[in-house]
Amino acid sequence: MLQSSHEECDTDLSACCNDDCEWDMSQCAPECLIISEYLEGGGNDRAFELYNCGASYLRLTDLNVCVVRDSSTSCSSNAPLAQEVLREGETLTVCDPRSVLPGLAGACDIPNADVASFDGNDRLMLWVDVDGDGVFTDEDVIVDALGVVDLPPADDDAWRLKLFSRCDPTPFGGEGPYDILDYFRLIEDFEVGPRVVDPVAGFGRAPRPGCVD
Ligand SMILES: [Ca+2]
Ligand SMILES: [Ca+2]
Ligand SMILES: [Ca+2]
Repeated sequence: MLQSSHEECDTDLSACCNDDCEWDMSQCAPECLIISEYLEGGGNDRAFELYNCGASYLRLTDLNVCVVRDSSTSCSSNAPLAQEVLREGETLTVCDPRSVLPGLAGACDIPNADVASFDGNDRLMLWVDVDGDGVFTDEDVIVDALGVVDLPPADDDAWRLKLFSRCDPTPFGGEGPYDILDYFRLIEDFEVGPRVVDPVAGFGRAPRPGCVD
């Protein structure tokens, strides 16, 4: 879960770390930061999880997360994560605060009904605002994406009413062919389920081998 206190980093500092041992987003994208869980459970039961899979403490200055809806080609709703920090191996969760799914609100770091509002064909994008203008443009850097940013999936229900957990931490840059199952394991299909007892159980927990949590 989210930590708010800075502790000394014990990893070797790279060119992207500043004097405070923090990753400097203005210099380059984080070494490993991914969308690690996706939940669309119907109604307002929507959430996703970010995971610092790198070896460095991250201060998320200039980092944003947004949803790209339907035929849009860029952010429809955006949330800067400027006030957030994320230690290595930890997660940051965003959810729709109107959710009635038991346990979801309690596991939510960032309630945001605008960004956590998506359905089977909307894309999620983590990006660094390199030029600092608050808007995603060609100058900026996509850190990871769920789906092709400027193109909805051929199947409008590609990730509708489903819970996915990340298996492959390789970032997806938001361009080119995309099959969500190349990156995520399907944990629950709410149209078919229940397959798992508690779909929120892994929310806020780092992915484990086998792609559970
Ligand atoms: Ca949609
Ligand atoms: Ca920008
Ligand atoms: Ca998780």
